[in-house]
Amino acid sequence: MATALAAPPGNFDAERVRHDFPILQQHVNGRALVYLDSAASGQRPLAVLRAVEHYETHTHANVHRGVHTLSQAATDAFEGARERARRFLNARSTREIVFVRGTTEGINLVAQSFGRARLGRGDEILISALEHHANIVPWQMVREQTGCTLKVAPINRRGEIELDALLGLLSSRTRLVAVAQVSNALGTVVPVERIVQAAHSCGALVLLDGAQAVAHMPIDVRALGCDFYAFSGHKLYGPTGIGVLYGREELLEEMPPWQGGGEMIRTVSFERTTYNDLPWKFEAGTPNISGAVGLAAAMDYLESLGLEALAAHEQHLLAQATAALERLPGIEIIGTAAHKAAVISFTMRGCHPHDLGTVLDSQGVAIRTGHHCAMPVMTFFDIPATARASFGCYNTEADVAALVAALEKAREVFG
Ligand code: 7TS
Repeated sequence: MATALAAPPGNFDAERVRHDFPILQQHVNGRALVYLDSAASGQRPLAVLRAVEHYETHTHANVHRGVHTLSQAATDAFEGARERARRFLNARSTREIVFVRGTTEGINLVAQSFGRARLGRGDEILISALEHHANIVPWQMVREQTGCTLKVAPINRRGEIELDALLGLLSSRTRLVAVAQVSNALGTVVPVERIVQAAHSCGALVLLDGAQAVAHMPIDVRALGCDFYAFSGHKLYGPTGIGVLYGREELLEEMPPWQGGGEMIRTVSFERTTYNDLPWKFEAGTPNISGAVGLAAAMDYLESLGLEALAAHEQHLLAQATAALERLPGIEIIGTAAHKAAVISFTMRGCHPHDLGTVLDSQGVAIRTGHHCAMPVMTFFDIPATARASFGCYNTEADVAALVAALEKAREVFG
């Protein structure tokens, strides 16, 4: 992030980028759409829509099963997407790239395969108070199943993980540390390299929830040193229902499958079944083939924008929005970490975030309101919900101005 921050934002032409996204050309409630909800789901550029349409129109068949031409073409497209994802993450091998439905399924895979098989009483899993429910509930389920202990590193009033407290919770009993690289509710960028280093020195593995990171910074799983990395395609301008779980090959090799069925087997008899090689051992059933094709196109698109210039642009919008919201009476920004990605969570005095969201929607401004699937974060700040604006590659200074104008309008409505 530090290098991205230093890059001049002038390199990035968001106005041009907007034209790649047909959905942004429409009006909502009679106003030009201002889409500030990319942390929930990014929109898709034409390149992704066309790649999916081309696959569905010309190439579709089931994969890994037929000698016929289409089946081989579909298999090539699907496995080509896996190689694209390997490159995106800088993983060593495509055996380390498991296609899943999204971040949630990736984390559940690790919880049910690694966690359930390997953990027991006395073993500890360490997460943080910043996590999305997808990185809390699967570990609570493993706790129920195995009797292991779940520990939670606290956060401070800025919305940063208390690093010293987290390091203090690590011990030889810690088997896995699972943290988000970027918080969805507050935008906090977590110093995951430091956490990986400390966890490994205790002999613990590390899973990173990359859902909010992948669209905003280059990801290199080998440089990060993490053992598992999960993300969703729809957060990086790709389709829904597709995502990736990266796992180090030695670990995946030793882990049992978590779902049984076709694709994941080598031989089946009623007495004994043997399992397929990596990564297919973890991909039971017909996969989301067109989703993988769309995801590969999204990775091409995102990298073509230049991730460093994009990050600088988003940081510029975040700084501008933060300064503007700080000037608005009655607005409190929730989450003021020193390092943030393009997310700004806030409350307005005298107005429930849902009502605020409705007034903004009537102005054509789409933000997310609620607990953002991070209820413990809301509990920590003693609030039921926040309003959250999040920025992506197609957002402009005009979008920030529209947000501020809509908030001023809301102020008038709610007095
Ligand atoms: N982890 C983080 C940090 C997330 O932000 C999300 C989704 C998930 C996991 C789950 O991803 P999924 O694709 O499997 O659903 N976050 C949000 C959000 O902030 N608003 O809507 C979804």
